[in-house]
Amino acid sequence: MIRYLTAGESHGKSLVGIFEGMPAGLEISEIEIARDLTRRQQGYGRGDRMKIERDHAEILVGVRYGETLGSPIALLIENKDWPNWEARMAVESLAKENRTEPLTSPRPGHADLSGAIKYQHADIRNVIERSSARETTTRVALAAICRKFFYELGITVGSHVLNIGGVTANSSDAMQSPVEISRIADENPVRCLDGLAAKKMMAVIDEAKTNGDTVGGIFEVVIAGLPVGVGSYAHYDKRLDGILAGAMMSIHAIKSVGFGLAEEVANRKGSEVHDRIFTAEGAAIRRETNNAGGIEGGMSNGQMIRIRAAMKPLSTLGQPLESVDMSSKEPVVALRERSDVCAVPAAAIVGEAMALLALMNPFLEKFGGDSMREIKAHIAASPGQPWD
Ligand code: EPS
Repeated sequence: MIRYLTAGESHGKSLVGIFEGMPAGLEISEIEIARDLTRRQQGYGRGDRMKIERDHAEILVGVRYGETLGSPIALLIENKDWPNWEARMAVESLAKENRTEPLTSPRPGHADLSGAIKYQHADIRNVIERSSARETTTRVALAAICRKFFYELGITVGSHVLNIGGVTANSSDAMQSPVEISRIADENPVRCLDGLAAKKMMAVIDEAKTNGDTVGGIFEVVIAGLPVGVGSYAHYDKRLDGILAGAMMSIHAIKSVGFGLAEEVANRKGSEVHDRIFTAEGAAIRRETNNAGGIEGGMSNGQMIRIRAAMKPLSTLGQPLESVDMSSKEPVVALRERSDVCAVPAAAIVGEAMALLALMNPFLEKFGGDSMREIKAHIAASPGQPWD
């Protein structure tokens, strides 16, 4: 079983991650982690912060001669923006007159107001530094190690963007390789497979920027190669869709998650939803559709897992909404910070990361072991069909 923790404020000195439970004998390098960190930094609609950062995770411990030891792995990612924030984010105590003015105008939709009340912070800065999506950098770095783990076992994860600001991609289920899906998506500024829709998405982002507004969207994460029976119907907390959905919902600004047809299942009859099962003499059982999104009864069914997640428009607006000053109780407009106009392409990479992290425990529960060698042996030894 794995556990992981992240620490770090958006404009603090650095971000830190600890991952416990990765089996021994997995080859991993900082370069492999860097690849995903770079992917997360891209995307049309990102703000100026991404021009400052060059996210790189240093592996501090847990790896020797390029292989995991089975001991906890610790990663360190420097915030390049830190020197610009040293005084504002000082760790040591500062005299009141040397501190920056507290932020007191909460942004509707953000963690600002509830966070300030919950932790008794008179300065919203204390809330927004940790609630920032900058934290996902660490998750993506830790998940890059899981990506390598699954890749070694023939399981791959990819993603692409389906919608930005109401512009929907014409997507096809034909492409069956997550690696190929991600390769094509990564070449596009909004990570959309439909070039025409991508142009319209960029226009919608430009328009929002001009108007001091933001846009959200929908991305899809795809997982291939997962054997049948990861997760279980036998208990509520073992259901794979529940585990993956919770992981997706933990990403900043995600408001809904679905599998396969997702909400569309509500509009169709059973005969139009369920994936018929076929076989031919001597051939494997197969399906010709994947409306279930690869999960039936809380278990992987051997088809590609398709998870879609909807992201709300970011709540830092160039033209801020009405709010109330927390100290004076006077009506004000919400605070304005440098931010992104659209982060859906980046969120798709974070979606891949959360899927990878969330898959670890259900997978290890079925095929687990302390070393890559043992896990591979467990997979090789799994029985065939019960009727064989
Ligand atoms: C974020 C605001 C922006 C984003 C940031 C998330 O940062 P800044 O306030 O420094 O301009 O760029 O995302 C990242 C830094 C990142 O690495 O993804 C927010 O308020 O959540």
